[in-house]
Amino acid sequence: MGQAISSALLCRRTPDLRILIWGLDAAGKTSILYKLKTGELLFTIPTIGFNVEQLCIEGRANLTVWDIGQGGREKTRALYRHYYSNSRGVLYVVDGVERDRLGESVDELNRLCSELDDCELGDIPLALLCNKSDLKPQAVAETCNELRKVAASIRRPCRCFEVSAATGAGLAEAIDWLIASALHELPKELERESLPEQEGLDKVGEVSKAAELTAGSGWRSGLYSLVKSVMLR
Ligand SMILES: Nc1nc2c(ncn2[C@@H]2O[C@H](COP(=O)(O)OP(=O)(O)OP(=O)(O)O)[C@@H](O)[C@H]2O)c(=O)[nH]1
Ligand SMILES: [Mg+2]
Repeated sequence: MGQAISSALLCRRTPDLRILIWGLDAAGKTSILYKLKTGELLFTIPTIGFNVEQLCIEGRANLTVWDIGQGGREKTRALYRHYYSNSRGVLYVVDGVERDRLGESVDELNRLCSELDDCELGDIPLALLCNKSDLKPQAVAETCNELRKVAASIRRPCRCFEVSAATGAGLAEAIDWLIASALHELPKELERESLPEQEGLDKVGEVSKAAELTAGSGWRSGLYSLVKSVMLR
């Protein structure tokens, strides 16, 4: 009881941030939301409408997280702009295993980014979560490498993370980065993916080009990951 009260008080003293969870259907948005909320992988059904939860990240921030379901999205797309307003960050969830939907997911990401720009949210950070790493870690790592090229071409703070809603792997790191970035606490070099190979990748959506680059530069990606992991320590 005492602990609950003191943790509630700790949260009241931290900044309030409104966070949006976005991505294709079945990517794992709701699973991630409730893993963060309860620590469990809950049984989910496709979300019609939205879920909203308060998450207290002790000592860091009080998050209001909106998980927008894919169901009926096209019909009510115009309304979603109301959910964007006042958002301070986005968790964009990609099914890292279902590689044949990657292009579709990048198209949706592209669309979201331009809608955020239209709503004057051009500078809010975006964490790209390659989910389901517990199922096929290798496939998720490859998806994440391809998305790093896309992330590097997005004109806002953006980074990729390999995560699993089932085990929780990678989620704390992603949330930490999102909060720090939303609160402008990060040095420039940690704000976004920036790869030497990014030149020529001017807009989001050039996934096939990115995939070619990735295939031809395995050692560079490996070196980059190593440097990044040292920087993030
Ligand atoms: N193994 C595994 N399964 C996952 C993971 N994340 C989600 N799933 C499963 O993927 C399916 C879809 O997950 P949801 O969280 O409902 O997906 P969603 O993105 O909210 O989907 P919509 O509400 O339709 O937009 C469910 O069967 C989840 O149990 C994960 O990290 N690992
Ligand atoms: Mg859902």
